[in-house]
Amino acid sequence: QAKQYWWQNAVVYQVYPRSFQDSNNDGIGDIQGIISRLDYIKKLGADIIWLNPMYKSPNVDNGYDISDYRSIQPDFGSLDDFKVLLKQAHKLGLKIMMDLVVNHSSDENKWFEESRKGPENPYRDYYIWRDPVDGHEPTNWGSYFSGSAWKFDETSGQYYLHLFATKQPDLNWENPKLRHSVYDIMNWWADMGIDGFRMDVINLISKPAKYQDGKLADGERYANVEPIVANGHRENEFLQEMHQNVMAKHDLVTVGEAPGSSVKDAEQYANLNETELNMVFQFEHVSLDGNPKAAFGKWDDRHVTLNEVRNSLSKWQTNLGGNAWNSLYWNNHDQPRAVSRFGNDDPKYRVKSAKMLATLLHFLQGTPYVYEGEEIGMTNAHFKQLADYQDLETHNSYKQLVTDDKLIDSATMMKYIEFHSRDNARTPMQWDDSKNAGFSDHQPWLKVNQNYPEVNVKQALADPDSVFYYYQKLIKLRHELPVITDGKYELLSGNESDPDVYVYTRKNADTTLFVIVNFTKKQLTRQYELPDEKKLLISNYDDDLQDELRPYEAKVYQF
Ligand code: TEU
Ligand code: CA
Repeated sequence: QAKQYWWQNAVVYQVYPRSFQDSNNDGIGDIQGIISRLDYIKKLGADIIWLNPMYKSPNVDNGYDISDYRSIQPDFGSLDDFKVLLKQAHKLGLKIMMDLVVNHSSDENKWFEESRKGPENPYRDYYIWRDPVDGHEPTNWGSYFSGSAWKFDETSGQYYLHLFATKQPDLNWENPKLRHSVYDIMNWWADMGIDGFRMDVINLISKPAKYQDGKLADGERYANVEPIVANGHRENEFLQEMHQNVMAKHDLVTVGEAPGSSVKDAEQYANLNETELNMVFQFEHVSLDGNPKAAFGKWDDRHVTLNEVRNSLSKWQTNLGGNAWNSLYWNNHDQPRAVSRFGNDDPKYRVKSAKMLATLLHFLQGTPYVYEGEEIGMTNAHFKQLADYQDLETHNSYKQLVTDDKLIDSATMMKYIEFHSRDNARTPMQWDDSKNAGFSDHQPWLKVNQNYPEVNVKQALADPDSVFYYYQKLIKLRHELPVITDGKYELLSGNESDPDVYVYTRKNADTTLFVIVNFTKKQLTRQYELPDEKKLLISNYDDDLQDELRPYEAKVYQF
């Protein structure tokens, strides 16, 4: 029997500070706002809070562009406020996980301001600089946020690499001084008492030994950079060095964001011998509904089929089981709302399908992540105007695909944005039915979802049948039943291609869980052989019709 770690039966609640709770009515969520809502998170039953970046930042990418790694963004409060948050959270038994963004910094970071002064500067090598090739960019690599991944700098006549926005220059992990500067920052926060790190695109830090052009798909001007830079040849070495310099000295939980990582990559990153990270966010199940035209990337409005989702989840459950640890998520601040994307946000089905998705995910093996608002079944924003969106990825993509390259018409792109924009996840938390959903008295930085009078925390807490109490029960079950943490996952045989129903079991030496979900709004009939002596552990309907499955019905038997 493998060693058990405390984070293996923990549940993480993700707070997007900008959108959670505004305490001083400037339209922006803040630390005091989070402090005032800690009781709510405790009531849900979560163990760890992951906070999106709260460091000082010019804010071109909502804090993922850090100008000072040792200070707090004034919009959010002060370092003293943060220390109070840490103390209050710990008092309630809640742990705090910080976002660590060290693939890149802001161009307004002191390191970069020094670095761009010229090749002689001691910080030059903190970033990635290259000479022009034939008067243009060193390679054809594209940025995640559209356009080239290289930006020309007049001062030295060289280009710097930015996999994300031009104001997010990539840090040079080949430089040991940079690496140790990062470990110093991590130790500084760990010494203050934080409990973990979520590491932004941490599998992109080891760049290739040789910088070469990528293949271009039809109509593309820049190559998709992910296959070129993800999971590089020194990645494991860097993570092990980080582990020795930071994690080995503190009791920290770590999760690495790892787009483009395979099961094999993740098996090593998240290996249970704890030499690198505790777990990773893999992207397979949230990339299935991307556009078949490579140049469009994620922009589409197709709903995935159950077959696609199940194949992916099953693969990760089976392959990581025993050797490495999964993280489980439908949602985060970059993804559309799960109930709109994988379920059904029609008021008729919203609550049922939100509970179905929760059931499916929370009985899998791994550590579940609940993104703010998911626990009350918040939906996509359904904004129709480009001007209602704030996210730079949305605006850059519109400009490239519609305005500049004319690959797509505006109306179609607006449908794709309505389905896939990151702002769907970022609308303010819906606390009650008062003005601005109780988030702020001031006009919020991003519009509130107009369904807030029906979908809000106040309503959910008053309704024993709400999505909130269902999540509360799921979290409690995870804490109480070891089989949810240690049980072996098995896809019910003969169920691999059922287009509508997902059935799996979890088994340990003394308990079996039998999980059945109807992924559709159809009324279905399915028969299973189950022992007479069994208990219905949880269900999103009041009664059990045995062989009948109603729209989005989910149930779990224990025997
Ligand atoms: O996201 C990394 C990432 O892979 C993005 O391409 C993400 O998939 C994209 O937003 C989806 O459209 C991380 C952060 O989570 C994101 O908020 C940041 O913008 C990004 O890194 C840069 O720091
Ligand atoms: Ca505020």
